[in-house]
Amino acid sequence: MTGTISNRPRLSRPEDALNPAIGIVHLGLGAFFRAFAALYVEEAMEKSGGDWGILGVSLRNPDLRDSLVPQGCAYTACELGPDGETLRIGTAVRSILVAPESPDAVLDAMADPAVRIVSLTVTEKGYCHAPSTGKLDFTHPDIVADLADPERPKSAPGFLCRALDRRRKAGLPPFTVLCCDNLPENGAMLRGIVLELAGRMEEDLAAWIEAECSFPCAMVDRIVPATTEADIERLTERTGVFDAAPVMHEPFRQWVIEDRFTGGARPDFGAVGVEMVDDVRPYEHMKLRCLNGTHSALAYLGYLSGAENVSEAVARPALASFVRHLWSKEIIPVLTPPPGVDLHAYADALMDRYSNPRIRHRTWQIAMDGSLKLPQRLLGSIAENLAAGQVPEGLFLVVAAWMRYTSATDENGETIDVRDPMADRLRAIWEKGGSLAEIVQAYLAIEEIFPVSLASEPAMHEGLERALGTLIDIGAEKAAAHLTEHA
Ligand code: CS2
Repeated sequence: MTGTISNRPRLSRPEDALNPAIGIVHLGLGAFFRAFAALYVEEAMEKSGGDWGILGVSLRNPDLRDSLVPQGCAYTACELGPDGETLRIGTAVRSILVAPESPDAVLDAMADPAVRIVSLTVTEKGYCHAPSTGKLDFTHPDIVADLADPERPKSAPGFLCRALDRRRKAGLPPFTVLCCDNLPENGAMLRGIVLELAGRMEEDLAAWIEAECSFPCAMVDRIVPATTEADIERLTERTGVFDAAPVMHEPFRQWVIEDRFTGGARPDFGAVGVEMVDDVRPYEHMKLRCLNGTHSALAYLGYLSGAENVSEAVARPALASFVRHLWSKEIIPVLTPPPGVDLHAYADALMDRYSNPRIRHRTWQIAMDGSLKLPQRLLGSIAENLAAGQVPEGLFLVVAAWMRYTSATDENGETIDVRDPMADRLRAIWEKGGSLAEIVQAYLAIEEIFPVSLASEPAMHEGLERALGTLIDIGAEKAAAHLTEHA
């Protein structure tokens, strides 16, 4: 940070900000939550009242607490519209705890009778599960630790189990668990994970959670690129005030939630445009496959062909046509649209969102943790194409690009900084080497990622071998162009 910036007055909590009591504990206080759910909660309180102040919990490090607490937990939310930036100050977060420093205080907060919702954005890897099945991974180091020392949890499922146990023993109703991560049937999946862990802790706890606790599924959507130093400097120049932790976001947002909150206790979400529905699945499939699926496509193929961010990637005709091909030929034909939604119009709107040049969403950022993202984003579409007798060459190319990316060496021989819990295991496949068929076989043998039913399909092996061969022979951008030209 430059000297001039740190000498500017610090952002402070506006005097007219609402001062609600804490009603929500949120695990995983990242940029996405502050640019999305926290703003909706604030608007709902402005419209309809309610004590839904948020206590945010950082599960790993103190950085965000250290940035936000000196500014009264207020932060700038900067909307990056195609014609300019619009600023607002988010104030729904009231206080912040850092879990490794004070796990007991986090559990106390979660067990407070005034808290009726615990929400989560801990990213795909925060659930300690096997992505192909959605089941808890009992060998995960955080889960091993949580079973050994349940009073000092490390994982999000560990905190949920322990806090729910405190409430049960105190004769309190449970809180609603509101998962806001990009996972398939996220509420149901998290419920399964919590029940598995609770069952290992105490059968009665699992039975109580099963009977009493609600885990609505939700679809969340807003593009929130990581904030950069340049963003902070630009905002400081513009406002004359230094905010150490602003968030950047696109104008678009969509939140669809199953309306199953314990005791009906929730902010008035319906008043601020959140869609409250009975079944989130069609919305979730649409979003995870159309948006996140093509985001991952642009991340891997874009990164390998030298595009630093998504808008740069879709400015390349080959990649833009490739993504359009994925939507129209391989993703949309196997989707059931949500009521009243035209999926082709949805895809057109996505292309506009991706093209917004103010959003500098790095392909490298989206490429992270692919081992946990692939199943819900791409593999479901592949399986359904194969079941319908179609060969999804484009989706094969995306999976092959992920394989190539996780070799950790790009097309020019430069090292890729692969961030993924499985990074070492994936790179080892390439270090061992072998024929294309052997490399594909080694990837498909990873059961945590590839369901056995899909990994045993000959068409899957053949398709991935073909795609990987083309990728290696002619490079990512040409492979994408080749595919649409010959489709
Ligand atoms: C992205 C998502 O980083 C990623 O994996 O695909 O964060 C995406 O921007 C959001 O899901 C949009 O709602």
